[in-house]
Amino acid sequence: MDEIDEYMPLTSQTLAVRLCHRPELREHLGPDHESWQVNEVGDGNLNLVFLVEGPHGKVIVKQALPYIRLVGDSWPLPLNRAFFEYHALMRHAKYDPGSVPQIYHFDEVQALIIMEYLDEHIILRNQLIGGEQINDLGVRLGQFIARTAFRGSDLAMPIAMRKADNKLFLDNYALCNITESLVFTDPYFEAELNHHNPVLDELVAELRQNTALKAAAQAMLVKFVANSETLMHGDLHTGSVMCTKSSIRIIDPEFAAYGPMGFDLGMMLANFVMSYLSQPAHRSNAELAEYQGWIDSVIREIAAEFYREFALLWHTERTGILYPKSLFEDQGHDADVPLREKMAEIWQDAVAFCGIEMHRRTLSLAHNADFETIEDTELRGQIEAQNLRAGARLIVDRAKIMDIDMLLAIIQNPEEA
Ligand code: ADP
Ligand code: SR1
Ligand code: MG
Repeated sequence: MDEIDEYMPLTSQTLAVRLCHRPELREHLGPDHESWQVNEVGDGNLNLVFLVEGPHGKVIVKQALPYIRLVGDSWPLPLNRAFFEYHALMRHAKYDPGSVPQIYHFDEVQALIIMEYLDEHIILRNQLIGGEQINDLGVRLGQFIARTAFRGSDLAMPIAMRKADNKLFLDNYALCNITESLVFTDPYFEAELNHHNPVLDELVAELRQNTALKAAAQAMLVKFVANSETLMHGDLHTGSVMCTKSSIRIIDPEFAAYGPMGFDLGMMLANFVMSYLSQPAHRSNAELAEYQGWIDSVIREIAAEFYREFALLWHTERTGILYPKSLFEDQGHDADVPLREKMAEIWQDAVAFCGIEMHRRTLSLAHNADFETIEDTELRGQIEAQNLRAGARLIVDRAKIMDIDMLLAIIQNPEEA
């Protein structure tokens, strides 16, 4: 057990001594802590992540800092984000077994989680930049998004459990507030921490003059803050997925909160769209068409599998207070009618959230490596401009974009489709 009863950040030098009594570490690494090797491997924006290796195996120790790692101690952030990450991981393990790393221990005072080291798994964003293909990727991500959206909502949960959970996650407001500002609002004015490729200056000024666009983005923020229908992952991008060729795990749900069902779907689609758009800078001409074709097929699979899995759960697990069987099946009435309506609403929201995520990754504080690793600023600017134009169409025209074909047509040709 950690002997220090006040929070103190770990370092590679102190971790083994401070955590040497933890039975989970001794079991997975071996009892002799002097033989443990500790390396800080965090590449995320917020936390410390240590890889600890011993003679018997490896584990990950993730610890929250009292500030945002990317910015430093000028931007404090509560340690309790580790609590919400832990609770979200436990729920994801229940809603979609096998989707997350195994959790070995949570220490609330030290804001740390000890979890399974995902051996040989690599961050999906890096795999997409590197041109790797992963089996069943779209199907598995579509299932995860549908299962967590459905099983974390009043469609499935007992009412007392759902209300208690809603109450619990309301306290994660500091992380929600990052999303409220950085994702929904900052892209649309000259916020202090924003930055963008200077090649885009004219287009960015035009977007920031577009009142209809700003109003639509704020209308989506209203949904984000006011529609608490399910437990969202809250930060579901390709940096929150780790894969081998045939195994997929979802990590890092510290932004978890109750919110609209279309949010995770829209975020995930946006990150694949940005990967797709970035490919001309990462692939040779000989490889480009095939690899973009594969990403296109993954995007379609995510959308299709989300629909398929959500519909399956609708027909087999609708045990909550919403759309009860007593109102539909038991009356001989078709439950597909409200299902189609619900799907249409989720889809429209997801389209707009997708556009907003595409904007914030180009204009706000936290950009994505798919674009940032493109050294040629002119080429990057062309890709980012297409991304911004397509994002604006998705946000403003969300009600007209009925399916994934229409969404992908806009990505290809934002001015005309
Ligand atoms: P942050 O909250 O700071 O974004 P992440 O949870 O995204 O941190 O983790 C940062 C990095 O640590 C990941 O990109 C990944 O490389 C590594 N990592 C995190 N969890 C695991 C794990 N369970 N197994 C292996 N590597 C991990
Ligand atoms: C200051 S935090 C920036 C971003 O990193 C996280 O992963 C979230 O995406 C957040 O918006
Ligand atoms: Mg992360």
